[in-house]
This record gives sequence, structure tokens and C-alpha cells, in this order.
Amino acid sequence: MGVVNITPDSFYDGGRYSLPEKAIGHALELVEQGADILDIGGESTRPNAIAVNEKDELDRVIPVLEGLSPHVTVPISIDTTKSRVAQLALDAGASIVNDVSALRQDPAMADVIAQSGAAVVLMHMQGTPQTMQHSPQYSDVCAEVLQFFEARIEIALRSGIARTNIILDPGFGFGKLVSHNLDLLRSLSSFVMLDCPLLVGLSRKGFIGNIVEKSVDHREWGTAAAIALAVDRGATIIRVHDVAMMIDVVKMAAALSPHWARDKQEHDA
Ligand code: HH2
Repeated sequence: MGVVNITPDSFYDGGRYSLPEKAIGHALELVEQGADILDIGGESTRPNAIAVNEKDELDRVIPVLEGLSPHVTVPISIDTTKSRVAQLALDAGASIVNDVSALRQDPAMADVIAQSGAAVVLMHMQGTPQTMQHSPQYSDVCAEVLQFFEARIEIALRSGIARTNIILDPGFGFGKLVSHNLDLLRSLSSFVMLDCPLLVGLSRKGFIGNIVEKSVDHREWGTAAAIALAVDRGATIIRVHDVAMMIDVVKMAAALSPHWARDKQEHDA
């Protein structure tokens, strides 16, 4: 999953793709590089990000979706917590809603997704982007994320979203200390039993920077190591800024991962 942020303030690519033609060009490049999914976002969720109003978010993402969707066959995901942004994005060609609030922020979100038949990413976050890194606390982060997934899957199903349309994401960096992120990555395979595709967003995140002691522009090797281990432990959707760099990491790790065995048989056929 290649990331296209149409924001001035995203933690890595903020301001690079603010013009629709720049964002569309970047998205097409990511597809060329091998992205199987595009994730388009108009609001940063970095710690302490300033919330964006609906109109500004729509003005950022809709022209890009309208310009992009006729030219790509890969599914497009809209990274939003607002139901109206999701609805208009789905109308403009998106087919996945990446809701970092897991249907908790906007009470109309679940209905919009259920009615459209879109897929949904349910991501775990403790707090909100404005508060999440103040003092994250867990007694057992993996058990709590597992419980959260079970509860949110239940809500999604009750709202009429098909189980086959649910993707889960432990939310690396969202209300987590470095040790919480490491525990989640170490135990990622414990979420496989929920039988939904697992998405991970590790790309250049702060906890990687903390370990490799590098600024955001120099975290690609740390990201590669984290991605390889996530794939080995069952992640099947890998959200990245650098598709060209990470695609070989994913392919090699997937060829070795027990969770990707079906794909291996396909290679051999
Ligand atoms: N991370 C970011 C944004 N959206 N969505 C999911 N499902 N999982 C993630 O880990 C995730 C996400 C943060 O990365 P980025 O979009 O590059 O930064 P920003 O939020 O500052 O725009």
C-alpha cells in the first residue's frame, strides 16, 4: 500500500504533494513501482497534528481521487475519519476506507461503509492524535489491542459490514511508547487468529527512529527490518512511503513467511 499524503504537515512527506497534479503524479509513480493499493490522505494524524475541517479535507482529496481513479486499476483507500469525506471519496473511485479511529470518531461512518460495500481498515489508537503520545499506558498492550479488535469487529459486523471486508491494524505509533510498538511487532502473529488481513504502518515511524537513532529521512533500513519481520509474522498489507525500496523487502519476506504459503505455491505452479 503506497501512501500519498495531500497535507502540509505530514510527518515525512508533508507539503510535497499539495498540488493535485503532484499528488496524482506521485500516486501513478507508486503504482509503476509495484503498489497494489494506494492510500490517499488529506489530514495528518501525527502526534499533536492540528485537526482539519471537512471542507479543507474534501478540497485536498477529491480532486486527486477524481483525477487519479480513471487511470489506475489498483484499489484506492481513503485515509479519513469523517463519513462525508469517505462517502465522496467512495463516489470518486475509492473502495477502501482507512479509518484510524476504527469507526469511533464519526457515528455515520459505519453506515456509509456498509451501504457502499467498501472495505474498512480498523486501526487501534489509544487517545486521539492530539493526546495520544502524552502518556500511553497499557497493562498488556497485545491483549488490549486484541480485545479492541474483537470489539470493533463486532460493531462493524452489527453495522452491516461484511467480515470479508474488514482489515485490522495495530496502529504503530498511535498512543504507544517504543516498548509498546516493539511488543506489538514481536507478537503480531497473535492477531492472525482473528482471520482478517493484517495491515501494518511502520514506514519511517518514530519508534524506528528512536532505535536506529536517525531522523525521519534516514529510517529506510530500520523500516525494512521492521517490515520483513512483520511480513514473517502475518502482516499482508504493508503501508509504506517508499514502494520502490520496500517492494523487494516484502517480496523476499513473503516468500519465506509461513503466512504467505498460498502465494508460494502460486510461484511454484
Ligand atoms: N499511519 C499514518 C497514517 N495513517 N493508517 C493506518 N491504517 N495505519 C497507520 O499506521 C497509519 C495510517 C501516519 O503516517 P503518515 O500518513 O505518513 O503521516 P501523517 O499522519 O503525518 O500524514
